[in-house]
Amino acid sequence: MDKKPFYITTPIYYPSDKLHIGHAYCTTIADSIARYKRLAGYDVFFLTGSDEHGQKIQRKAQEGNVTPIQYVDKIVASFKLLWEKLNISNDDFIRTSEKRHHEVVQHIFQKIYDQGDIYKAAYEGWYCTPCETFWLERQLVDGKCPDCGRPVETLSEESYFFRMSKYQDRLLAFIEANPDFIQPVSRRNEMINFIKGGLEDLCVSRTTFDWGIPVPFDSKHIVYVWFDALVNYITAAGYLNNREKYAKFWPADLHLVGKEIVRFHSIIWPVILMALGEELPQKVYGHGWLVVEGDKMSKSKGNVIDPLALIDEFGADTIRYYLLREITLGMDGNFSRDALINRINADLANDLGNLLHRTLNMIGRFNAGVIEKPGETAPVDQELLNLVQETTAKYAEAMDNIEINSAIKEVWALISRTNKYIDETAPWALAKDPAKKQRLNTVLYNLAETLRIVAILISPFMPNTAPKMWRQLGIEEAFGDITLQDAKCWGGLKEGTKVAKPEPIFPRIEEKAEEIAENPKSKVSAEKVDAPEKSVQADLISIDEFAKMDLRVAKVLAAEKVKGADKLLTLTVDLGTEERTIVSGIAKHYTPEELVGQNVVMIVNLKPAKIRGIESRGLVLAASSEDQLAVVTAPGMKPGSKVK
Ligand code: ME8
Repeated sequence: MDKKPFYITTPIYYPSDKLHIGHAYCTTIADSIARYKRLAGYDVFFLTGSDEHGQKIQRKAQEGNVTPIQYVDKIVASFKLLWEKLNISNDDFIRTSEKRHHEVVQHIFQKIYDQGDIYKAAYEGWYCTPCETFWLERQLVDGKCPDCGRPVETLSEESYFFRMSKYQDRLLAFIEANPDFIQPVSRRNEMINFIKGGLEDLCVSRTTFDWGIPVPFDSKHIVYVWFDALVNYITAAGYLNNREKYAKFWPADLHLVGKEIVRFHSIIWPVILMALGEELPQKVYGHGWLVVEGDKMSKSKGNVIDPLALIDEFGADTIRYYLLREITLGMDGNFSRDALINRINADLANDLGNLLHRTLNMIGRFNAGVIEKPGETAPVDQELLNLVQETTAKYAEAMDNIEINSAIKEVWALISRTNKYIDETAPWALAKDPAKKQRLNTVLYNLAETLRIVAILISPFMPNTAPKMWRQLGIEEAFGDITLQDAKCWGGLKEGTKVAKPEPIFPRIEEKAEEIAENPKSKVSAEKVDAPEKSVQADLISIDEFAKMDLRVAKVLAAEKVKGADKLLTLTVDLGTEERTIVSGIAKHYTPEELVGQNVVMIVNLKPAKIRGIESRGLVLAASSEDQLAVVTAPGMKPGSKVK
């Protein structure tokens, strides 16, 4: 059966400067939708590109003493590099300077002129060059551009005009009959009001510069840059050169744009299409703006965030995840480095990374790295299985409604539940009892199988991570061939699969953690107890604050030195209900042999930290003063006993 087509576009960006994190945000959203649709079985055409003409670019090229095409070639190369590094899966990249595009724009201009919807007249008015936008006197705010607030220039020239006014009623009727055409609904209402205010005929040619597409029958005129730019969406779909493709993909399913250009896409563009007798796109979605630490990004403020530098520092998937998870689509959002690091540590390293690591580690230790055949399903397993199914359904519904961060939240709720499932089923306890081997196999299978499905669901957001997870799970099938159906079928993981050695997929970003572990003075310390009365008073905490600390007895099962760190020991401890790994800075005071078998006291609910590449989950209490140190112990107590 033929796949259903799905055509999605981003704006074509101006190559007047390098792209920033805001552009990366828009393209990442479009990419994750495109990837999701492919997963859901659609034949996707995903388009991005560059909008290269206009006075602003011509001026910039002159300033740099290069030709416009030399100027844009260089910047467009940087766009393409960014999309490659961000793992953007566009099927085409359109440049408005390409011949295929010139031909379409000239063809359309001629056609609309021939039918009488473009006419020549004298133009008197206001023009904002940075926005490439004409304004009426009444639309100016304090005599300046209402969009960007910069000064406008008077224009008085002979121009061609497009009879927008003729289509006003038809456009309004269309928008009212198609409630989903403009989203979110706040933008829709704005557009309806704008149209009701009256559509003026639009000036669609300029004569004051020549970097653009000449009007075919009057070559001293250059086609107005928005008329040129919007047409890219049908050029790339094959309007003139590939009618078969055009029939398949036009009308576009989704034009994803920033909120400031919804007006061009939901008013000028539909009217051009109406004049051509072509179908209108299914949907124009206006996403919000990204601000940086609460402030609008601008060169003069020096707060423009370069996505390439972020990708180099944190990795593409991490940046993609942050942008998609942190910002509710349609709303403005804040970019903050702290929030990014928090997301990496909490959601990626801790929730997802830990689940994979714990699962693979247990399969390695208890079942020699082999995923064994599961046995009977207990109620606790059934609950997990039901949640997996529900999550997949809710995820698909959210993605179909372009609610990306809801979809991500559903998957992360499943990840949290699965981490809890480990604690509830306690595989380390099952592993000790040969009579519980079947049960152990079932639990480990359920964990690995849930992770197989989680990898599929996150693949549109994190296309590098998902195949990495599959490889670690030992799945040989090529990740590229999977579909959403593979996530819906429980049991896809074959028994007998040999998992790989676990390797951290998201390193924790916590430089401070190592310092704390290597410096036991920051733990409960003898010095503090000896401190003067005043500071003890100043440090008073309530009983509730104390109760937040979960202190427990833990039996040291194994201890070894951390390679290359003379102060650190890795301890494996038994907490009664689970085993944990802790990195502790006590190696100068204890040999591993001295510690094995001891009942130490530890803080159990401390945020995990990565120390020398080892995930440390908890902190062993020790008294210290000067060069002495003694671990706090609770001889004879059962592992897991609470310390109050
Ligand atoms: O407008 N936050 O190109 P452009 C979020 N060439 N998104 C942002 C953003 C921010 N701070 N800044 C930019 C043009 N964007 C025209 C488009 S389409 C036929 C022609 C994103 O380079 C957002 O999607 O100014 C916005 O609409 C787009 O970049 C504008 O890019």
